[in-house]
Amino acid sequence: MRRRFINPVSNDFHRQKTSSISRSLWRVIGTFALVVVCGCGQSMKDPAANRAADGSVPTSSINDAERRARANKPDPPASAGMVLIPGSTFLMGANNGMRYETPAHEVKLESFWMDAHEVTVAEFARFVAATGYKTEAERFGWSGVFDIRIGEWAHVDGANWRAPEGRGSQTMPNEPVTQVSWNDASEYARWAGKRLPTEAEWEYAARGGLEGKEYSWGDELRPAGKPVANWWQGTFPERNTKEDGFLMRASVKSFKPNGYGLYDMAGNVWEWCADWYADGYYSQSPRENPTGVVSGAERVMRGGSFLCAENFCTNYRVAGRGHSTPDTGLNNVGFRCAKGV
Ligand SMILES: [Ca+2]
Ligand SMILES: [Ca+2]
Repeated sequence: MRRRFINPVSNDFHRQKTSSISRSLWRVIGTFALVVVCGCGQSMKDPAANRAADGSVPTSSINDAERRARANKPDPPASAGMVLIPGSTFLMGANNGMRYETPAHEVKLESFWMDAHEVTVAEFARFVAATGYKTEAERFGWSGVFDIRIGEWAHVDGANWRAPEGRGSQTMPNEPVTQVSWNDASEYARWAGKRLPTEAEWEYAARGGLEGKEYSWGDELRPAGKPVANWWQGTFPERNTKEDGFLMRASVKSFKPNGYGLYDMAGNVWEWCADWYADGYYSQSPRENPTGVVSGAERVMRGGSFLCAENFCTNYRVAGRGHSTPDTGLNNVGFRCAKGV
């Protein structure tokens, strides 16, 4: 089997922003097949008190009663390491970004659980120890690595989740696991009794309760003058100033969580989503609980990574989208899991 090598940081946005760098990257990677995301204070009332003269209960009263009943329902059982994201309606996408982020459109979601942080190396190791699972990178014998020293993507023998940059490289237990393909991530999720989030769930969760903001924390890239996520400060790929303290992967929870208590929804590593990817999906997606196109060649990934820079890839933006073939593993791509309520 010939594995396709997909560079998720070489999408249209990057080409538009940095055509010369992208052309260089494309030349270098030429041996790979590139295709390159109140009622507050009201006392409880007897519904009968609201009956009309004919004995019927006004619709508004029924709705009030239903709302009160729901409010009194106990929360579903807590799920370790996960956050309950309350179902609601939100505006997905952006009209001021890339064409494939448009149109901004209303999406309604059921409640769901979301992992508070990216799946770590230690968590993935427990899965492997329990199942003997071999990732696709291990079976192929190689994987894609961005070589920071030379600023280029490379085919690296021996690169896998234990050694994300190739033989002899290391990763820490609390770092997000990388070099896992969509297929690998799905197998982990199944073992854990979870699933990958849909793209809509991922974006809604990433917004953290904010509406129409550029980032998962607001509209300023550097609130109070400082980076609040792990992305690339400086000029990609020549110079990384490490203003955020990290050249490559950071241990999960190195930065403050968003409004829902979710960490690293922006940057650190890209995160696989369940959906097949399609550029124009937002113009045809259903309003309720969208799950992506029915088939495709690539799966969605979201959130950007430590390689995303202002001059090259701004996919740490909450509406940013990435995509790669389901067997692709890279040293800046990981995942987190979701679960129904
Ligand atoms: Ca960084
Ligand atoms: Ca992330």
